[in-house]
Amino acid sequence: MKIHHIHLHHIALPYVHPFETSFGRELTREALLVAVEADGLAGWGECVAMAGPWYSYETIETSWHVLRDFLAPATLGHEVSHPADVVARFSRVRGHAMARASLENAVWDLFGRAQGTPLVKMLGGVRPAVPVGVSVGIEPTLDELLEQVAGYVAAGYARVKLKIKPGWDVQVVRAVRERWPDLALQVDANSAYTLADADRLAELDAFDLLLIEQPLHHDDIVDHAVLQRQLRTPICLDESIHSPHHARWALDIGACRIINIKVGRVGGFTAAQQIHDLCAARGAQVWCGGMLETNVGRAGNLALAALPNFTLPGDISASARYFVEDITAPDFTLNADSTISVPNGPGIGVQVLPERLAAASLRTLSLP
Ligand code: OSB
Ligand code: MG
Repeated sequence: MKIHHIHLHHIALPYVHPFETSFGRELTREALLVAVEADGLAGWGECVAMAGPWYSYETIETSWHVLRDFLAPATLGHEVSHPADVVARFSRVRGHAMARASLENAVWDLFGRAQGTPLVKMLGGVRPAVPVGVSVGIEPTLDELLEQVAGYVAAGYARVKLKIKPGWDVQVVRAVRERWPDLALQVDANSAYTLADADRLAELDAFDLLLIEQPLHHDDIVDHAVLQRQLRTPICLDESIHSPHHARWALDIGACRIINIKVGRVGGFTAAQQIHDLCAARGAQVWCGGMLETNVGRAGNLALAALPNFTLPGDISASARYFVEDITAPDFTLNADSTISVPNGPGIGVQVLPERLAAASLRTLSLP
């Protein structure tokens, strides 16, 4: 198959509720979608970079540049017989995992549509529906946080993740745990602590958390290994794991017991599968993280989370949790057992609606 056109779409979608982490508060998700065309078909991928370099050094602008000037030229007009072929074509590009993932993932969708095969089947997924939770941002007050959590629990989410930072941690977790003693609960610090905070973080051991996500520096592996020895709660790495190599290094030195796999952060479905397989062989659990994606990225996350070693609920919530209006049909809804059904149409199994895309558009680029 030869890809003859690649289209970049920079869009903006307002959130239903502001999302605040240790790195800031946002009202709108700017997003970058990639469409690849061959043989009269289009495949879609989402670049999960954000407008600013807060979670990762990658931004929509750096991804636009790397896609336009390096990744698209490495792909256009070349014979591709399997989506993993583009991984080899991108091997000269260092870093920029989110940009690479978006184009590789669009090629997976294209192949799925061409073959009439759902992505979940191509990736080796085994579940028709995947257990999910919801990631709850920092709120201006504890009462507002409890109100948010109450709404999600009432909506049927059986697992909640709380964003924490110094000054918004032990007392918040205690309040949620007291009100919902049986809720599956975990926290995510997005790198807001240092080893000097080890005693504070160890206080969280009292609340029966599933895991503590990325407490220390965003590129650190070494200090996390020191911290893990002082905590009963498993550490889960997110930001630090950029590739299968990082996953192996982290497991080798005991920096974490669990890995959050985000397909964008690790550079695409091929790398995500490799990390999944490595962790399965090493007895480490994995789960599927989220980047407040549109339904395009979410559909891919659902397919990935159906692989056998995704043993913890994903940060993959119903479409209604994210945006006033998404850009695909259908939307994703929460089942009564806190799962979301994995799409079973060809490729990612959702259709981008041109009029919704146009309404959300900030700019587009067609290559060549
Ligand atoms: O650290 O997991 C994170 C969103 C943006 C950037 C980083 C993170 C998150 C989330 C949201 O926690 C999870 C979701 O998409 O529902
Ligand atoms: Mg995280």
